[in-house]
Amino acid sequence: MAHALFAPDCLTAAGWQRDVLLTWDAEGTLTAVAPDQAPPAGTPIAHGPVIPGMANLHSHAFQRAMAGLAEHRASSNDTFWTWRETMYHLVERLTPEAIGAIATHLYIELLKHGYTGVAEFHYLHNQPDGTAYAEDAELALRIAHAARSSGIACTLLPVLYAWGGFGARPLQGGQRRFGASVTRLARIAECARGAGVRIGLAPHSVRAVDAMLLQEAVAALDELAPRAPIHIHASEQLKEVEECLATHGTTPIDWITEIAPVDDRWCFIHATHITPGEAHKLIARGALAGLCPSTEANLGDGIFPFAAWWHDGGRFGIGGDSHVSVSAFEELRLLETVQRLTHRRRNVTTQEALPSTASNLWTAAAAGGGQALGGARGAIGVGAPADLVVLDGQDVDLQGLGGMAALAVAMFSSATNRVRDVAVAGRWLIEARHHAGEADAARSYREALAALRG
Ligand code: NGQ
Ligand code: ZN
Repeated sequence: MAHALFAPDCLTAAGWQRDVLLTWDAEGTLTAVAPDQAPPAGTPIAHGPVIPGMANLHSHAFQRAMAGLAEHRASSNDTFWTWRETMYHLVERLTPEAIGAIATHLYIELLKHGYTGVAEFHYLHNQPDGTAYAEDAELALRIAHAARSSGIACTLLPVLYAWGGFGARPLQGGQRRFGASVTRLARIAECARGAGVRIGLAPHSVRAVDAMLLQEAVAALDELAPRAPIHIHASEQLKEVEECLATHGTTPIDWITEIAPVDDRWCFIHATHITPGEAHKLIARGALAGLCPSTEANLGDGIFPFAAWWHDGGRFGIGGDSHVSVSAFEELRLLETVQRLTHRRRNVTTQEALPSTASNLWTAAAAGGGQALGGARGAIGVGAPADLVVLDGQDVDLQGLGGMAALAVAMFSSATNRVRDVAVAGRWLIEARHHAGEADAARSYREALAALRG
């Protein structure tokens, strides 16, 4: 029986349920999620608790090649902006082959660590000198192919990056690879869609676009894919907030909501320095906060006011961003523990009726991630793709635990990966911790790194 799984412990759209029979159709869409069943003969039985696949809603895949390599004093005041120089240095040396190899290896790693989807915030469009490739969508297609060969569900967000900073500063150095007209971005999006990924749009940040271009790009997306997701970096660094105030007389998220019809297709990446008024607006409109805890910590961004956001019913998901972490469990642990350090209390992501921190974090981030990727993903329920993560019931730390406690151990007792099997739309891509393409992917990634680091 290829299209079914019996899950003794399953985190469904209705919460934790026992003895759940999951069935899906040939497209991988769940057709039944039935609790309290007897295991039918011949149906495979899950090797541990089953939880919904997580979306990694913010990825710059190429940055995986420098994860851990900017931890070296570069100036008397190392900041986000000095890290960005190191990142641009990598940007200037990446070949199309390297971009594909890094992404393929990364996506397999993500699958192994509980992610079943990824939104690739893709801003490498040009050759290092700023001229286009013969194939307009050369680099976007490398990403699409990486997604296809790993099997991860990918939403490609071609990035609009028009200016090098506030006040229409020209693109400089590494940034020359980022520039593309709205018409070309539409062509890139169409090409990527033809190669089998979903599409959306990503105006890079309030630093890199102006009001007219932003509106033009949203209109172009609407022609191509109505209601497709729109992601934008906003308010990650105080310098950006200050420059936005100086240029536009308002803070970044307020500026965006003034010029664009922000609703639940919008995802605000980081939103670290969001004001209470901005938060109120985004929550009312159903927009997402795209939080990237490990990268935000690594870059010294600041702390997103997550306790208040959660309390007020704000929607959110998680992203690996620069991929200093590839684990969904680690991102969520960091999200919660930073709030504990800030507020000096425990179990922040709970309510009286929802006492399990880990289950709340996983459920909400999976749902938000599904919204961010623009499909009906993010929960185990009829009509959703069978994106399934099976924890390793044989892991010694999970001995004797039910699903809820097992998920908490997987999330809060760090370091080891507790994911055993992973399916995307009903296709088992990770089985007993392995992916069929992992050896080839590692070989190509090693070659790419050897060339980059040689
Ligand atoms: C990015 N990353 O686009 O990769 C950015 C750095 C920028 C983060 N913001 C570049 N974490 O924002 O200008
Ligand atoms: Zn980013």
